[in-house]
Amino acid sequence: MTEARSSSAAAPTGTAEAGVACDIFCAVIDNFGDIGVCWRLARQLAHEHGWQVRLFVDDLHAFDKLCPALDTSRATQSVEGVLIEHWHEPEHAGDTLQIADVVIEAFACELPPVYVAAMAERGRKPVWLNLEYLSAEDWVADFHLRPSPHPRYALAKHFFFPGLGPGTGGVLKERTLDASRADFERSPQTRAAWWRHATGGPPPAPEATVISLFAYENLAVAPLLEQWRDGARPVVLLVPEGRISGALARFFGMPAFGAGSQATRGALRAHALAFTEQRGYDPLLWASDLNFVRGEDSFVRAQWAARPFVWHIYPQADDAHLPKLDAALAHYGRTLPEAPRAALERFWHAWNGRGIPDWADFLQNLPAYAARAKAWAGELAQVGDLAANLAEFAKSQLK
Ligand code: TRH
Repeated sequence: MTEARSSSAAAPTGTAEAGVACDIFCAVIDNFGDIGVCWRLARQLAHEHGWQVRLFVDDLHAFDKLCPALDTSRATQSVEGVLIEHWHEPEHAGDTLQIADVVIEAFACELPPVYVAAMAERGRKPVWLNLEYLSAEDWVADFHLRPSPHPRYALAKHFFFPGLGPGTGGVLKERTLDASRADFERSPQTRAAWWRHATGGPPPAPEATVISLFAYENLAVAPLLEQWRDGARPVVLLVPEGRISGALARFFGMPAFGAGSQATRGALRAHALAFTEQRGYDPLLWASDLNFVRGEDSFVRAQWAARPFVWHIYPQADDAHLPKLDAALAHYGRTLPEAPRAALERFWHAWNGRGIPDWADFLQNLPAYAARAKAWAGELAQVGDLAANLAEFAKSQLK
């Protein structure tokens, strides 16, 4: 049975978006970025725009890590106002074939053929968007919102490109994010409670440099840990349990470095943290003076944290990721004076397999990076929030 899906949900006060039904399809390639982005987008469209959102996800176990409220045994469930369907791609499209007003295929995952055929039959054609991966490269603005006609059906899909510059779709940013960060930064009690919960102890002394480390396996970790250990200034390292935990265990000569583990060598004190529910990741960024982030979503969150960060970009074949790394550096480093800009580039390159990171070189520029991070968060906000940009485009097409 095929049905057109339209919601009758009330729109949030002050908007005129009631009635938009939206299906998001997400195939998890690896790690947490695919579902991390889709889950954030789904919640924003539901909570901030009043849309009726269904999220089709093929891997509930990856999803469960950042959304523990999920029941991985259930085929269909509602979490935080979003209907979640365990997607058995490629054929499955829910028990009843219902076609939404707005259909988002995330990261070029293939929609079920039966669903596409039904889209073509629908009286009012859905707005079909292919949400692409984030890239800071200049060409993105030229391709953003370009239509691509379907070879067989009277349907066109539009490419929606996240980006860091004008003319792109921007990146996701919840309306309440800045206020939540300000609350955290303003309240010593909130910060102390966070430290106790995360590490079991009080916040470190102000002279320590607090660093969060979320990264893929990386040959530069060991030399950097050595420099932190041997440095003049104390470093407190916060490491969410994951792909880099083995390297920490080897460095400290421990069998494992799982959540709750702690170790001290020289000036370096390290804590392994539990992987948190997705909203719990932001306070880690806010509690740190410097954040090592990776992939896509944590890279974006670090920018909104308005603190210095180092990006471990998702590695691609033939080093296709390196121009993307440099494109991000060009945006982020744009107004830095020459010496700190060059040091930032050296450090980011070293962290991505091009040389050995030089901590002293980076540390002496940390105040310049802190100032730049604040200014950059303001510049990035000018591009607008991705969910709002997407909703606006979809509404313009639905008229
Ligand atoms: O996990 P990632 O490396 O994800 C990806 C995927 O590899 C994907 O296939 C690739 O295409 C993409 O990167 C570019 O990194 P990312 O994008 O930062 O996603 C991590 C998510 O995990 C993010 O939403 C934040 C969340 N997270 C938590 O919810 N709790 C935690 O404790 C931590 C450390 C992260």
